[in-house]
Amino acid sequence: MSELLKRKRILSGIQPTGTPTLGNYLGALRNWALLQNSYDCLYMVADLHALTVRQVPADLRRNSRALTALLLAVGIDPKEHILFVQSHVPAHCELSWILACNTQFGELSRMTQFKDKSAKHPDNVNGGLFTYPVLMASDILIYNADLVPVGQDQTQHLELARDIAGRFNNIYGETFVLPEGYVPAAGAKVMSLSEPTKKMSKSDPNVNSFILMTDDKDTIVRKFKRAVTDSDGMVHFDTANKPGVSNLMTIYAAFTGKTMPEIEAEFAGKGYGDFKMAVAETTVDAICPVQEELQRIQADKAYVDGVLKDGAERAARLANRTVSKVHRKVGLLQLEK
Ligand code: AQP
Repeated sequence: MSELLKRKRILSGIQPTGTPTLGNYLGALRNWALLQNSYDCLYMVADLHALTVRQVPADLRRNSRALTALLLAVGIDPKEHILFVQSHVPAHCELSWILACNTQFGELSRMTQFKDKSAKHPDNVNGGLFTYPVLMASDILIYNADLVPVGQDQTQHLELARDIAGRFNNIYGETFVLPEGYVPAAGAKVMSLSEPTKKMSKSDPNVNSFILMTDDKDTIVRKFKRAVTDSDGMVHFDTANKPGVSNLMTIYAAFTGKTMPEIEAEFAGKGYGDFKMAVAETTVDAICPVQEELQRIQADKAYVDGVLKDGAERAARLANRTVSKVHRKVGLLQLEK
């Protein structure tokens, strides 16, 4: 058995709902690349999840390929690990149905993200939004993932996945691994530049609220210059009273590895102008190499599609094995091959 197979398995996904932001990068993608050294990783472009909110079809298609290219540009290794698009592995939906039949209406009704997203999109409170946590459980359980990197907003969904897995195992016998949440040591939650009490989101209608991974230098500098701060002029970390400045410090710390007291000392007596410029320059220096790599990869569409084809085949092999086992356990008739 190779070393890789003995490692714990991690599954994580990102929705192709737009161009990823600095938040996606510092909170997820940068860590995904690091996790490859210690885990057996499956990384998924979660296009089915994206459909819970109305998408422009052409954009969704383009974003799925562009996001794959970005994942390759940040260093995801598609040979050692598995990179795939969720809809390319139909077994996820198949398992999702069976899991839905083992999930209670009351459990889904308690999901806070459903309540939040329904409030945000009152014109489109669809069934997919309601059953989304079951599909997420399926994404995880189908690969028997040991660990799932989750932000705070996803802990309730992971808990539900564990409940569903535990219930299934109790009724039908040991089938699924109960996944654990994984909080990466170097993760950072990045807040909106215009409303720093809200997280930075790629689908925010205000383009000044986020830095996109594809923004050029001038745009990055301009957006940081416009970032909301406060009027006391001190670079000091205090998320409750100085959310804007604290957010910029979080970004600076994530790129430089400096501690908050070190950053406070560095900018003591200097105005926000100098501080914002330093944050912008550090960001540009860090993401420029990713952008160059992205351009190189995006020029080779056949390579990107080849990666996805291979990823889908390898993911489907693992997923189909689980689905076949589940069919047997729940009593679906299987014919001899
Ligand atoms: N602001 C953030 N700070 C840290 N991490 C973040 N993530 C997202 N925003 C931040 C992490 O990125 C991963 C992929 O997220 P996603 O695209 O699947 O969905 P999301 O969390 O809903 O991200 P967005 O950018 O806010 O997308 P939209 O606008 O479409 O809803 C996840 O690991 C997430 O924690």
